[in-house]
Order: sequence, then C-alpha cells, then structure tokens
Amino acid sequence: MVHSLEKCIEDIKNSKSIAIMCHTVPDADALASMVALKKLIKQNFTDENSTKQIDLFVDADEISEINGAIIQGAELNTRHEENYDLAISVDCSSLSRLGKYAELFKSTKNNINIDHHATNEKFADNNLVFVTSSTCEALYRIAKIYNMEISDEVCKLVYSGIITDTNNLTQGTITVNTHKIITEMVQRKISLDALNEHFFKNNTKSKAYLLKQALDSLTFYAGDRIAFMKLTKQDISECDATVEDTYGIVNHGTEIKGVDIAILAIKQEDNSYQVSLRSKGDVTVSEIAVAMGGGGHDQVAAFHYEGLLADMKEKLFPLCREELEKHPVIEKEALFDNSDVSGENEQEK
Ligand SMILES: [Mn+2]
Repeated sequence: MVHSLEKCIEDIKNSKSIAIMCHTVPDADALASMVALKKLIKQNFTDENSTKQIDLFVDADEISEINGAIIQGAELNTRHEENYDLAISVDCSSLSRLGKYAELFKSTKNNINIDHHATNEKFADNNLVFVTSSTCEALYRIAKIYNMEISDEVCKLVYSGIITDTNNLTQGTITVNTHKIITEMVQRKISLDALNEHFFKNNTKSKAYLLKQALDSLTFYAGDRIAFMKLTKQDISECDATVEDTYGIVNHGTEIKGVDIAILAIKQEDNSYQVSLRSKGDVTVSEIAVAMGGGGHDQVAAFHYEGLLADMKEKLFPLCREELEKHPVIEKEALFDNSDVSGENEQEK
C-alpha cells in the first residue's frame, strides 16, 4: 500500500482520463471535494495542448436542494471512457461506500483514495488519508503544497466542505490550518456569509417537522449522559422530507447539557437501522461504531444494523456505558476568571 502525494500528482499529470467519485448518500464535503478536485486538475494540469477527460460519479438516488447547489450544472455519472487511466475516490472510507461505482474504481488500474476518515480502510493503490476537518481541507492543502492555482470558486467549495463537516467549526478535527484556510478566504473577500446562510439557515419546513418527530422520541439513558432518538422511513415520507433532512438531527442530542453521547436510529424500509453517533468532550464514538460494524471519526460516527431495535440497543448501550465509564463526569472549571475584578480586589486598592 502506497502513501505518496508525489505519485498522486504524477498520476494526475500523466492520465488522459480520470474518474472522480465519492461515497453514496453524499454529504456536502463529498460533493464539494469531487467538484473542487476536477476544477483544480483542469486549472492546473490541462491546457489546449493537453486535455483530459474528467468524469464525476456518485451513487445517489436523490440529493437535497442544499447540497444540490454544489453540483448544479456539473455533469454527473456519464461514463465517457470505457477504461479510465486513473480513478480517484474522495471522502470515502471504504470501497463499499462507493456503492455501484466501487467496481469502476477497482477495475481502473491506477487508483487513489483521498480522505480524512480515521477509520479509512486504505483500499486503493495510493492512499492519502489526512488528519483534517474535511476532505476539502485536505485538497486545499495539497493544492497549496504544489503551488497550484486555486480559484475563488474552488475556495467556495473548500469552505463549504469545511463548515459542513465541522458543523460550523464546532466539532471534528479543527486545527490551526483549518483556521488559516478560513483566514485566507476572508482575505480573498469570498462571500462567506452567503455560504453560511445557504448551509445553516436554510432548512426546509419538512426538516423542521422531522426534527419535531425525532425530539418526540427523545429518551435519556446512563444517568442522562446518553440521548437517544429514533425515526422511521415512514416519518421521513410523512414529513415530506428526504434522507438528507435527517442530517444534523442527532446533534440536537449533544447540545443538551450533560449529554456525552447522542444516538439517532433510523428504521429503513427493510427494517434494518441506520444509526448515527455523536459525542462531545473526551468521549469518542468511533470505536463503538467500529465494534458495531461501522466507522467514522472520534466524535462523528455511524453504523448499519440488521435486526430489532431492542437487540441493537442491547449491544450498543454497554459499549457506550464502557466508554462513559472511562470519562467520569467531573465538575467543569469556571470558563472565566474574574478574580481581578471582584469586589474584594476593588476594595483593596
Ligand atoms: Mn468529509
């Protein structure tokens, strides 16, 4: 298994045809990374004398209006080549997450996996897995390392990937680099406000009704340190909502004081469950998700469960309790120190 940024750039340079793909049920980071990567390659590695066929693939039945804006006008899922010189997967932690395009990826003789999931299965010839907020951030950093030309349009995509994957910079791997990138975008005078509003103040009424349904099911466990919610596919259709409208609902659990793990279980049409996990503080859920057959990041993870909800809880809750026991509740230190302006001090003067 190779990990070579240099080889990645060489492969991109030398390939006449490239297939870029992301995971099924794509989120904003997945879609934005695909489009940003295509733009970066076109702007930096092609000209009139050396053109490339770059095709984008995503296995998705429907994409929400909000995320649809990212790919508006971009051609998707049209295979212009029988055999591509290079396949690149973005934001995808395992081969199976590519859905029906996993085959295309595997059958392309040269392939690269660019991702930021700690649980990435390194399924490609060249695996570039970064500790970054988002795949978009990883792409931006690669572009900077190689002094690529980065357009404002690419910046808008990168910013979208960063803010959505970090729930507006409140969770995930946020580093000095993440903030540096955002500073660079502010300096470029990119209209970040418009992007913020698009991604965070743009919920449909259907999503609000769906949230109401989910909150109705809210139950607490483990001394109120676990918040559990459930929804069904039927709830989603009754609210006239989409699967993507379920994103973010689980975060409402961790927003509650004292809750360290939030769980949202969505019953699928085949009676299986899609389960999202979130945590805060030092509590992590990635290993819990892996133990349940899924994966993800420290504080954002998910798994799929075939079976009854009661059985799922019976397996999941002990794992959560075990993790919570590692991190007992401690009294929080005061956030602010006002001893210098307390009445006592004033009188001393
Ligand atoms: Mn991502």
